[in-house]
Amino acid sequence: MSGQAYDSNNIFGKILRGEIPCHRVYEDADTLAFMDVMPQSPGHLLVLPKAPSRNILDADPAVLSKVIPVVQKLARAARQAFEADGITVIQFNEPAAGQTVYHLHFHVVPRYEGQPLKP
Ligand code: DGP
Repeated sequence: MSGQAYDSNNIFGKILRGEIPCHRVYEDADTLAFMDVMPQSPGHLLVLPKAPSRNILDADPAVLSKVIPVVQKLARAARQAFEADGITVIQFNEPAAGQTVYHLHFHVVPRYEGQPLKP
């Protein structure tokens, strides 16, 4: 476990509740995906389970089993839509690992030959 409780006042919690806007690209009963406001490359999107968890350390495996197929679907779609040479899927857990928003999310980042890797 991550040691810290989920706090629904995080920015993605607000997006999930519709309190602040996002550029939504996918939604189903369990999952929301939207464009990252600080993209590392064109098409950088974020995939979130709607269920509350701070990160992967406190996530219910049943929730992961629903969100991972969506990550795959959107990675494939982003690769095609943005004509990417590759896709980075990355996910951060706790500040020491680079997490800044404390609702579990997966980055899907199109990559291109010759483009420096940032995240
Ligand atoms: P991290 O917790 O390190 O995985 O990074 C959080 C990501 O969320 C970062 O790439 C920027 C993005 N982000 C932060 N605030 C917002 C927001 O209000 N809207 C959107 N769409 N993305 C955000």
